[in-house]
Amino acid sequence: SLASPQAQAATVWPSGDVTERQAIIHGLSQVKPTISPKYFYDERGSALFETITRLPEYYVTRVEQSIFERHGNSIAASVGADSVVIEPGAGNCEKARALCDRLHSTEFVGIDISTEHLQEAAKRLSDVLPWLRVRAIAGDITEPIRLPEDLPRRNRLVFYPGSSIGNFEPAQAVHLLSQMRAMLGEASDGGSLLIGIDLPKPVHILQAAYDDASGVTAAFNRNALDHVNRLIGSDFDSQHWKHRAFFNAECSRVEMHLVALHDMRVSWPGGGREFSMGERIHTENSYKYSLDVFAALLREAGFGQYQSWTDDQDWFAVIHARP
Ligand code: AVJ
Repeated sequence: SLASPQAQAATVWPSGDVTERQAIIHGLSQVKPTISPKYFYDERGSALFETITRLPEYYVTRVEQSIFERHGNSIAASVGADSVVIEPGAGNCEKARALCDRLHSTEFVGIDISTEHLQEAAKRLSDVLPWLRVRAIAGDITEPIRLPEDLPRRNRLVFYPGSSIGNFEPAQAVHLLSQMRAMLGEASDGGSLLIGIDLPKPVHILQAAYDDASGVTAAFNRNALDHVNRLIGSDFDSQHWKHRAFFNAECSRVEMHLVALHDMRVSWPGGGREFSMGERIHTENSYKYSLDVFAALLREAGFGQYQSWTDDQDWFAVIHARP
């Protein structure tokens, strides 16, 4: 099917190039091997993530949604009308749809690493909100993002919901927030940030959310290996790895790992490594920030004022921050 003219204009950045392969192999070759959580999101992984957001145990999406519903007027009043919404990691654009509708936004720029997924979503978005100018950009938020040249400078709103910021170490989070701050131009341009953060909560709730009974999160975690196989030509057998998730209280983060079920060798063109039984690959951190701690990161990144909204149980916060 043909995308709308706007969605068609998307720039597709190459994936699986030399630099990316080197970075993945570098992570795998460490004493404590890692795979970046961005490799969860190929086509299958993006679909699995959508399934996760509907799981009974995965409170994140539902609770954030309830905050937007319950405090929608107050949030809209804080943000103001006619904003140009920029969403890194836009995914299925469903949150953007509700937001742009409610705020009467004029333009939307969705950015995502899973491009096909994003382009279809952008097309659907411009179908349901015909007054909205929609653009889809392929991009990785951890790399500098070039916004369209003709994007208006006034009233930009960077929208980063879902606690995606929780995937980054605090120092890297400050760096990303600074980049978002830079996208907003001068303070006098009226730009702002609307961000969702997952708050600390009882460990059994976190445990269930990241290790659901139906095994969708386990499949999502293992899928990173299948994705990596395609990107670097490795021969991981994802069925030989066990999903593990736990709360690391010292760092206030949920960690996800893949645990080798037996000794094995994994090869890729030009190299490979041995894994012994029980050895793990660290695939994700999901930080749970208290409002105070996160406010300090915002300040460091150049956001001087903010307003926040939470749910009844204080499980999640939506923050609107201005330079
Ligand atoms: C998309 C990063 C917000 O950390 O909760 C869901 C990803 N990982 N289940 C999260 C995820 C396992 C999710 N974020």
